[in-house]
Amino acid sequence: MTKRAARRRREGSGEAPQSLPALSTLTDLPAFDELTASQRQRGAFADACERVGVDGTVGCETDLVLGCVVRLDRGFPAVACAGGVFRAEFSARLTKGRSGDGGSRVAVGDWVCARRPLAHDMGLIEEVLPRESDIARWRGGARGERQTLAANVDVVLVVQQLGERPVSCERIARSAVIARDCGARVAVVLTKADRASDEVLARDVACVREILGDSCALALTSSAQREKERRRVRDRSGELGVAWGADAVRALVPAGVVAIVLGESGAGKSTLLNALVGRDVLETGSVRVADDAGRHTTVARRMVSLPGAGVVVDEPGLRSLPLVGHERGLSQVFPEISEAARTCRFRDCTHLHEPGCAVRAQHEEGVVSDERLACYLALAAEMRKSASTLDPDVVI
Ligand SMILES: Nc1nc2c(ncn2[C@@H]2O[C@H](COP(=O)(O)OP(=O)(O)OP(=O)(O)O)[C@@H](O)[C@H]2O)c(=O)[nH]1
Ligand SMILES: [Mg+2]
Ligand SMILES: [Zn+2]
Repeated sequence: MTKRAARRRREGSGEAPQSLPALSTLTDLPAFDELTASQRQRGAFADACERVGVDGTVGCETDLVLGCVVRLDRGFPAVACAGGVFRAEFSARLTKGRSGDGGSRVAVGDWVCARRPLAHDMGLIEEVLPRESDIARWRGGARGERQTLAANVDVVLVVQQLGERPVSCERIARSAVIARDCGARVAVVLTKADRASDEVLARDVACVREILGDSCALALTSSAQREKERRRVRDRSGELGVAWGADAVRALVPAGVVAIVLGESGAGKSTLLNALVGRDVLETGSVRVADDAGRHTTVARRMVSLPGAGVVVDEPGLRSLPLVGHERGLSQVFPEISEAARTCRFRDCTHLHEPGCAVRAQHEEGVVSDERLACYLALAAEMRKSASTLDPDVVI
């Protein structure tokens, strides 16, 4: 039997695969009352109950519950409802005509109408309720697909590590564009501040501010234990006027808010979340000495509940974040440049050499810095290219 066939069989059997972690051991999952379905989602749940009730499952002794997907392990969701957390599979009506990949049908943060398990290990997801928003990225090339990383997210924490190499402001801007395109707020968290000299800290903070502006929330963190090192970074953050430490990040995710960490493998996302939770609930892994890259330690997508604050989704690190049709996000991260671009003489102006270019004129007036313009031009050019090479059938 192929791996996929084995999974399909398991998915239909009401049993969890052996290797999934037992939910009873996961004490940091958010409780139902830490998550808030929107009015629209509650209404959709009521409608779904009516629909499902007349859809051949009448007489089923299990109740329909409103739940939120708080974890995905290789496609298997864990759902939090008022009565607790349970693993769930998809009802036949949801799987009909869909691909065999259970994971693509829901994302962490999705609200669902589900049947709680009684006799089985598994509950049953009857309907996925409409999303208020989703954080998605494009996976693959021209024939790729849109991959939802998490649904109904309020805040994206763009995580990047400090060190000898300069932070990648282009990558930070790219992440911000994706987040804003999905309607989420953006905050930047620069980790491993202990590895950065005073000069590097000043340089990298200035770079982020240059690209994203002073109004973008920015925090510096470090997991270093040595008091001397911590004091140095804390004092330096104060001098630079940047929020410092786990408390600063916690303040970005107050109670009732759902956030997600977005960053490359090895950036220190899970380490940061462990610091916020106050215990080592997430696995962390070392980075390669040669290139400072991580080893893709985190494999599950999961929510963790921060004591006294909101909920954060931990994610596997993402190497590529291609921009495909993220015009709305681009114009929100670079509003003044996008506005000028609308008045260029040519609609498809690349802002490089065309006559009557309002973007270059704006730059010459000194309104926009070289770095900010270069970043905008690179991202806009990438989007133009992806729009022209993608199969129109798969563009969302
Ligand atoms: N010096 C230093 N090392 C850190 C800090 N935070 C994390 N690290 C180290 O960086 C490595 C990667 O950390 P993780 O938290 O596993 O990184 P991640 O972003 O979750 O990586 P993936 O799960 O692979 O996406 C580990 O060896 C951590 O100990 C920090 O503040 N300072
Ligand atoms: Mg991790
Ligand atoms: Zn132009």
